[in-house]
Amino acid sequence: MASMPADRSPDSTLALLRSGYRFIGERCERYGSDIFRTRILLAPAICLRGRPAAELFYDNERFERANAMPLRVQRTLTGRGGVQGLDGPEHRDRKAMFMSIMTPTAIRRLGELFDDEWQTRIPAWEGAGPVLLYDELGRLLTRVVCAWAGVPLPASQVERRAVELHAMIEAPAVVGPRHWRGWLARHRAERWLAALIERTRAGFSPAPTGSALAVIAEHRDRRGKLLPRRIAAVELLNVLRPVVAVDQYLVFAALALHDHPAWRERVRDDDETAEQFVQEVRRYYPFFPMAAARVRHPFDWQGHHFPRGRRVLLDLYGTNHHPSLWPQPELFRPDRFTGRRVDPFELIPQGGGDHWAGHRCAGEWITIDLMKRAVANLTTAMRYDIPAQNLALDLHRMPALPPIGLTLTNIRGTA
Ligand code: HEM
Ligand code: MYR
Repeated sequence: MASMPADRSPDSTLALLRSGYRFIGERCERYGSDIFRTRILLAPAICLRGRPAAELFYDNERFERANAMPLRVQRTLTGRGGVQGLDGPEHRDRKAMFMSIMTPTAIRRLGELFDDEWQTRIPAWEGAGPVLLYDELGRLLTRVVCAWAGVPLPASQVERRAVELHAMIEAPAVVGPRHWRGWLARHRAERWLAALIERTRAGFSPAPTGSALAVIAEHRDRRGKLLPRRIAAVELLNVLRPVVAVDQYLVFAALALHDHPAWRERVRDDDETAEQFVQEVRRYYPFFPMAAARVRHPFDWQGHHFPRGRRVLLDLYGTNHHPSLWPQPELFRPDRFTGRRVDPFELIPQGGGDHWAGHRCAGEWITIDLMKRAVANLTTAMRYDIPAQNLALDLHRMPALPPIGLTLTNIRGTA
């Protein structure tokens, strides 16, 4: 058996929170190995990065998700009892429910709602002072995703729900008030949506056919049972929250256009180029740092032993920056995708493998579509200035956004 390089510290949880996106990558480079062992949350864990590691990690025979996510992530970001922690036939069934919402027609409808909202907002931005893009898009996406999902949202509640959804996304990897705000936000949002599920089932709040609300409220599991209303609320939040989280990628796309202005023209001219630009934004910028699983049956891989129950962390960010997959990974170069097949285990900002069989993100197509539409809106529907401001990304923070998330000034519509 080969000996697995070991992180010597008695516990690396704080180091992980402090090093952020580079935690696994830095150690892999130090040990000259894409696999090492460490201790996280006082228990042994194995960290991995790279394509072979991603292929291994998404093998359902070898790994499971029950009890894999740290409690602090469940308490804030994902909730408990949702699809992320399921395995086997139960996971397949629940995942099929999500995938049934993601039809091409539904994705287009979400995109059209998004474009309409964006274009309707331009006159208001024209008259306004500086526009904080992250906050603005957070509200815009909250309105859009609720309308799309069939979730009633009076105008007076938009701000509050947008703040709650952001709080959940910002909380999992911090200690202190920001963490507890995310926990409280989840508690409130679950209560709101559980009540809505109940009203929908009772026929008091009709949900449009095929909408996320209708699909989740009416879903029956393999035994023919409706989801408990609290779980249905967690799953509805698993649609609302991540669509709002796309705002971070939209801020990154705006940053990339700012840092690489030559691409403004190119993305405007050609859909394929716009797609490559968006893929490079997803590869390059830090978002979801790592995925977590546990060993289901003991096995050996590349001469290393994986004992039953061991927690394993796959470095998503580090795989997207692996030098053997991406020459000069620290350069932003959309043309690296020219003529390149996008392999399911190489570009994994939203997980790898198969969407139905595994835990790969259910919203990946939505994300790509919204990003392309945002890039089109930023390059054709309006002009704007980006005044001097601190745009540095802090890779020690998860998620990593510029300090106030990008300010635009002097917005003018082109219509
Ligand atoms: C799972 C990232 C947007 C719904 C995941 C996973 C990642 C991820 C890393 C977990 C992969 C794993 O555990 O192996 C992202 C990022 C997004 C995004 C960076 C950009 C904002 C979305 C959107 C939706 C969505 C727009 C839905 C509309 C889900 C669901 C799962 C998931 C339901 C759980 C899948 C499962 O456990 O089988 N996402 N996601 N995500 N995502 Fe996303
Ligand atoms: C979603 O809402 O599901 C998608 C986007 C959330 C991004 C959150 C980024 C920080 C997460 C740190 C979690 C560590 C997982 C082991």
